[in-house]
Amino acid sequence: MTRVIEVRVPDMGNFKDVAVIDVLVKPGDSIEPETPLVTLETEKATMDVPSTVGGVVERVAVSKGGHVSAGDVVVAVRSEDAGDATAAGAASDGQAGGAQAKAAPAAAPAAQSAPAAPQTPAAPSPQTKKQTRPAAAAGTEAARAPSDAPPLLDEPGFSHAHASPSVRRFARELGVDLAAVSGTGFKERITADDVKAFVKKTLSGAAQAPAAATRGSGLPALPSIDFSQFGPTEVKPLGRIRRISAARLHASWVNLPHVTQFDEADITELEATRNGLKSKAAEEGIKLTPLAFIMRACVKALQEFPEFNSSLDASGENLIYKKYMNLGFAADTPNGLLVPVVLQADHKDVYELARALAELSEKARSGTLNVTQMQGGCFTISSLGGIGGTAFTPIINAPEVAILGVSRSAYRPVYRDGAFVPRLILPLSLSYDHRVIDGALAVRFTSFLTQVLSDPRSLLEAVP
Ligand code: CAO
Repeated sequence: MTRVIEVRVPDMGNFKDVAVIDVLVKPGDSIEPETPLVTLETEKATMDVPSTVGGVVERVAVSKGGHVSAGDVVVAVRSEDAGDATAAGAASDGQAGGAQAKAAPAAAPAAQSAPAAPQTPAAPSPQTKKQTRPAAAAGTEAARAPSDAPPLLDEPGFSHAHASPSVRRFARELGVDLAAVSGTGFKERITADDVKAFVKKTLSGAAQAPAAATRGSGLPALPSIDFSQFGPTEVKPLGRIRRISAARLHASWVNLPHVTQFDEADITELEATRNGLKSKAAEEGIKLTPLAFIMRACVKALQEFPEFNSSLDASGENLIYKKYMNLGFAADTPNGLLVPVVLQADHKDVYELARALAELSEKARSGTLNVTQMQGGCFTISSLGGIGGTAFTPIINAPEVAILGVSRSAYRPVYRDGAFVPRLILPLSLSYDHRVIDGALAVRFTSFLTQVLSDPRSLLEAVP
């Protein structure tokens, strides 16, 4: 027997007008009991509302960006498994109301055993992310039924991932954590092929390699706090770029053993030379900033120390030395941090590097960088020198193995030949992956860099 059953928003405590942040089904979709229908977001948590019945979605009564309260209809489902014809009259048009004696679908035993329940199946308990996410402490449950244990999903990351409902459903079916999948679709949207590629990679062992493992690492979960109990708050969703960079920075932070080596370069001569060349370069439309010289110095250092121009392979057992040299630089944009890449930096002189830096920075800030202009980097420079600061510990742009942080240069008294003299000192902070680079090598690298930076002539030589 076929009938139409409405699934409603369950009782969510005191919450009203809860935001619908995703609609996971559409009319015509075949669903089963427990299929997530919509994702709701309160100030406290995000939660999926699962279906209580199986069948075909006939109507979706909510839309993304809308708001719902307990009891609102989420979807109407045409169910073949209605159980009893007595309910057909009331159920066929999906109207709620009246008592239902035997109409609850087989998949909703609670409603079946409660004859006085309303005709619309009992609203499901919302599956809050806190509840569905297997925390580290859920080890006992996992121990009881390891084969049935739900896959480890980063639920907040999953619900924020840029993917269509069908791809979400597909990922859930496969137990794929969308938060860990890179999207290749339009505007980095995750496609079904991306999910398949992720599964293939996982099955081949790559995603489980020690070098790449991020999920299920037993990290203790942070408490979810309702800050509104302490005072007024405002919730603003993170922008897409910030969400993507947050996931990547976190992955690097938890996977790579970071060490930061600090050093100082005397750039008194370099700045004098740059200031002498600046206006002539400006006539050619080139803004000759310190970063172009620093980039040229990094090219020389990377040529001298090829370990810094390498990456660990997915197994974590081999080092891949790159015979090309593309340098990324962190750019602060209104939408968040971007890392454009200067291709073939080793084939560019200081002027060409300056031109590339200006062009890519402008594109990054105007939001017109394309994906290929952010790919293929070997080593990254993060320069905060134009803003200030004396030192910081940059996070490596994995799978690169090192990143150079640059802070603001300042005149300092330096003891030379029996007297203090004012010298312009540039603070450098080199973070490196200690699995690949040892401390001694790191300090050799920064020593080489500081020496090159103190000699502007070598940086101005023509590039072969
Ligand atoms: N010390 C002192 N002054 C410096 C300096 C330094 N280390 N680096 C740059 N400056 C000066 C420049 O000389 C320039 O001054 P003039 O116009 O008088 O020459 C001024 O600061 C501004 O430089 P700029 O920012 O326009 O150019 P840049 O090449 O130095 O940097 C870019 C370009 C894109 C790297 C930079 O604009 C930027 O976005 N930096 C932020 C990077 C960031 O956010 N990193 C953190 C990542 S982790 O969150």
